[in-house]
Amino acid sequence: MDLTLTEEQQAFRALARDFLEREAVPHRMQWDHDESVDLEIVPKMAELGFFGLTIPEEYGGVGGDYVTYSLAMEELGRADSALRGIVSVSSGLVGKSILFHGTDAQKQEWLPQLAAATRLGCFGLTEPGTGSDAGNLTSRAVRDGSDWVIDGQKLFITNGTWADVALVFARTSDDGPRGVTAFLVPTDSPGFTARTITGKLGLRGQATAELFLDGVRVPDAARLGEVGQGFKIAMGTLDKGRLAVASGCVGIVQGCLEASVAYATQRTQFGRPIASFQLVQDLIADMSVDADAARLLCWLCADLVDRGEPYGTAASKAKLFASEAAVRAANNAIQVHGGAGYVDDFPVAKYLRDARVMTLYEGTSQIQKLIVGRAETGVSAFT
Ligand code: COS
Repeated sequence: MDLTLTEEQQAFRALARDFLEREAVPHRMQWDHDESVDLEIVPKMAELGFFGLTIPEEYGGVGGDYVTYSLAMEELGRADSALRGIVSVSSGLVGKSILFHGTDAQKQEWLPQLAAATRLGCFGLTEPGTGSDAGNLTSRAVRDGSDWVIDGQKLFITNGTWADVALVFARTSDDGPRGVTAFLVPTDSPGFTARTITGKLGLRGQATAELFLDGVRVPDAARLGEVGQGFKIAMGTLDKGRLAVASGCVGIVQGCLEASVAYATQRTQFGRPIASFQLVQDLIADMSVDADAARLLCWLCADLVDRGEPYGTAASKAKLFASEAAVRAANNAIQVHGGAGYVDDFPVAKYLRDARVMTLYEGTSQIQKLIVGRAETGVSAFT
């Protein structure tokens, strides 16, 4: 076993770190305060290849392996999780759904634009009444000649007000998860509206929205995959999405560690740097172990994807551990900073606010445990 990164992987990580230190870190608090990142950063990120990672070159992407993707998500999470979400939803959840389930025409139409970020995508699965029990969603698509007419509501949708295309999961029959179909809905379709959700605890720079579909008409050519395959498309895509969230959480843990070491080595109390106190080192050591452990779970999962092995359970384990570690690390980082960590002069309060949603979205920690438990025992807690 060799955990050495290739020269290309190391080069991309260095490039990403350098770019984000210049273009994101100085602005992240302002974006957080404004409840919107400056979208001018999006094309710059695309130019660097963030949006094209894992999208093949023939569709305008830069190709690349999932270990590199994990490294990119880690750097984005370290800099600003709001940016990580924009990338991992648009080119991750939406782009990969199209890549693996789209027709050639759908791939040609959307992938080059998602890879270049000239168009953004959002992933419309969650509804007011269905979060963990995604297979019970109630948005409905009814066949009308060669079209489909979609009615429903989606909630907590990342990129919702910025997206040009929404991947919408809607019910086409009353057969639970097997009655769900996926559609690529242009967001300028008549009957489609998006409303920003403000006042979030964290990820404030990211557009999170409620979507309303009121008789939205799309041609059958907008259907992604077969009728009734939507839930499987969503679950398969979320497996990779969970790797992206987990990798972003590694970045949060790493950022907390670096901020805490920097603070603890310059802050003096009782006549010496607080880094010399064993109880402060205890907090820092926990962050360091969490960073390594979470990163290794992500690399393990990414390596399984790259080798074409099953990775769903590994993604759930990585997401479970890394998201809980991010909350733990951010909380400990505030403890190291004392009162200084409770205000926005240091990044750790934002890390905690951003980290808190990571144990909730793309499957709560409880759902990840039940997925891992099902894989270990062969018994489902859901049926
Ligand atoms: N990849 C591909 N297919 C999958 C899959 C996966 N990871 N997980 C389940 N499926 C398939 C199953 O194989 C089954 O197929 P068949 O109809 O051929 O038997 C079908 O999907 C239904 O699966 P299952 O019976 O497991 O569905 P459940 O309703 O029991 O749901 C959980 C399972 C709870 C695991 C699922 O609903 C889940 O992950 N919920 C969390 C949703 C989530 O992450 N929401 C956040 C949205 S984005 S912020």
